[in-house]
Amino acid sequence: GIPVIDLAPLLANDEKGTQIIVEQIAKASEEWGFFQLINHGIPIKLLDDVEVEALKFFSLPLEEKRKIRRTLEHPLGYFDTELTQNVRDWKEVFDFVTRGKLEFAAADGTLNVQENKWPESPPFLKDVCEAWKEATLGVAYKILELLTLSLGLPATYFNPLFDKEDTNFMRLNYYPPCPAPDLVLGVSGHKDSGALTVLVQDEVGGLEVRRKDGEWIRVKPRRDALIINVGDLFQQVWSNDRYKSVEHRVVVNEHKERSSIPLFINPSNATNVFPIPELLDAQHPPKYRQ
Ligand code: AKG
Repeated sequence: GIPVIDLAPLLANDEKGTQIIVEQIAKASEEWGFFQLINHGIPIKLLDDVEVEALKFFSLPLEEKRKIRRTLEHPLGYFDTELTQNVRDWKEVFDFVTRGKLEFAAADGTLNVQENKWPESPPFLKDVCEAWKEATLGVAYKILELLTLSLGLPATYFNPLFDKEDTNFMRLNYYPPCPAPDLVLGVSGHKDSGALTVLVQDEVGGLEVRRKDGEWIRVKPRRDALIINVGDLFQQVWSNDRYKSVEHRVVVNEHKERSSIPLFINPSNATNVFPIPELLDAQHPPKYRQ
């Protein structure tokens, strides 16, 4: 299965142990594009709280949830399979941006600024999501630094791209039990486009990662683990294909509902993406436009 990396030495400020973690992250990113982190320091209670509130939200009547429905002009909040335009994934989703507001170019080229949409009920959804967000963002940025170090760059090399105008967002995924689990997927095979993703899944399981030989490997649920995968932007372009952005999908369950919570780490919209010059030489010519 995908590698499990113990973060305890990092939390204990053990320099030698942290160096070993950096090497483990590099190896896992080259071979798998996915790894799990244990001893990450986030209390499981926080996760329990988010899952309980999320389930309360998704159990509301559809018309209640659709009060904070996502639209083209305001692409935050709730959406269900009927609103997924290209594929018919068997899931419902609630999205919010970690900065509290989203800025993007509207169809007419003007700047569209939208704030998160929180439901009135359940009342604590916002608080628990914000707490989970703070905790996972801390780990995400730490991992970003270790990944950067593992490429031989200074740890904070990419930080300016995230400092002021990151476009991070967090998602609550809800997969209802599915009467025809062989006919649909919870999420079709895809790669994440951003820098990196931090994900937790509940004990039901269903996340599958595509190995180099094409085989789909199930990621066994671990309550104490954060799943990390590095997206197209970091793995392929910045690292010039040294790290792999790996396809993954979610299969659904006939009997059990399932939830998962990804945090997508994305730089500011203004970022120009190109292979990092420090990583290029005669043996490693750029594979993407500079
Ligand atoms: C996504 O939301 O993009 C996922 O890949 C979800 C993964 C999962 O539910 O385990």
